[in-house]
Amino acid sequence: MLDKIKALREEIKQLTAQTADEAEHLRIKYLSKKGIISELFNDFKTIPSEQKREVGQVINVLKNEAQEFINGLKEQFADTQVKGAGVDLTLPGTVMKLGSRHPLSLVRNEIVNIFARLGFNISEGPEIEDDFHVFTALNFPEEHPARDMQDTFFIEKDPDVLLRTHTSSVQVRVMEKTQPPIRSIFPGRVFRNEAISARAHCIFHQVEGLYIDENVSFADLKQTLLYFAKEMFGEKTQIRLRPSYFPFTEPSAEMDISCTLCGGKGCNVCKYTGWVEILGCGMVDPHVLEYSNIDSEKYTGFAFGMGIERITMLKYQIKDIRLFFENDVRFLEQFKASI
Ligand code: 2U9
Repeated sequence: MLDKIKALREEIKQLTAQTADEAEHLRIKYLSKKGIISELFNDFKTIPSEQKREVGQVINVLKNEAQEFINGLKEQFADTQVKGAGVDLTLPGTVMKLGSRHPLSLVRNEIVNIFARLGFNISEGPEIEDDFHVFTALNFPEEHPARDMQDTFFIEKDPDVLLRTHTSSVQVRVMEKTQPPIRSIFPGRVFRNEAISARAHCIFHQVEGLYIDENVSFADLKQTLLYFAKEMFGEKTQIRLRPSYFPFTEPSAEMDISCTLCGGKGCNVCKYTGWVEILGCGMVDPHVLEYSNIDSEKYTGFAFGMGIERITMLKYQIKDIRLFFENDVRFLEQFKASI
């Protein structure tokens, strides 16, 4: 048995491995439970008891030597693998650069959340629309300039197909399908055939709102918009309503807020008036209710609409609308918010 162990010691000293896998195979061959050295311990049980002490010691020495030798073979590969890949595992990891939300998304979410607190739900609809939902159902007369190709993008082959110029078409679709009470907010992208400048773009975003029920009054409209203005621009914000005209509301108004920059004292943002226009609104014209089969004797409603770009420009004092569409990261990464 001692001769066998001696031969095995010599054999192990000669072992070589070219890869980490080969070294692992050697470990299994000699040191695993069913390996050659473990088998020696089985033979050990059969030798005479007076030899047990000496043979036991020699087998243990062999086992330790084999473990050390084969571990050495393995470590050699672990070392070259890391060195070969040029990896310094002590260096800190590469930090992933997080993106930021687009300012228009931030403001859209903020607007939607304010109205959600008043019980408004969100509705969305198609950007490619037909004449009825964009114009006719909203009481636009046949000769209204918005129906002109100068103002609206039409599909050449079919003048009944166009890009929506406001999200009011979604309100029409909701009214067609739902009887009041309706209390919804309508965010979305709209298209107008306008020359691009610092103040106007042919693509922009709107949020419109609609509330139809029995006994909805102009006072409800005013209070809702006052709440919105204070939540959006701060508790001290004041509002004023000026008479206006839209085909789909009667009476109609435009709403100003006290200037967010000077607080109403006068500055170049409010052109020294103390007030800045932020939205249009009014009581839904009874004809518009009837177009969508809502009983205008029983129900009344208010509606409002605002441009998200305009609100965002005011809130963050952005001077040029084109910045929203250029995707310049130096602009975009300034808007880090958690919503
Ligand atoms: C229905 C009935 C009424 C939505 C309204 C405005 C006034 C308005 C403009 C603000 C700036 C559009 O983005 S903007 O150019 N909007 O002034 N919008 S009332 O009225 C509706 C909508 C749908 C069925």
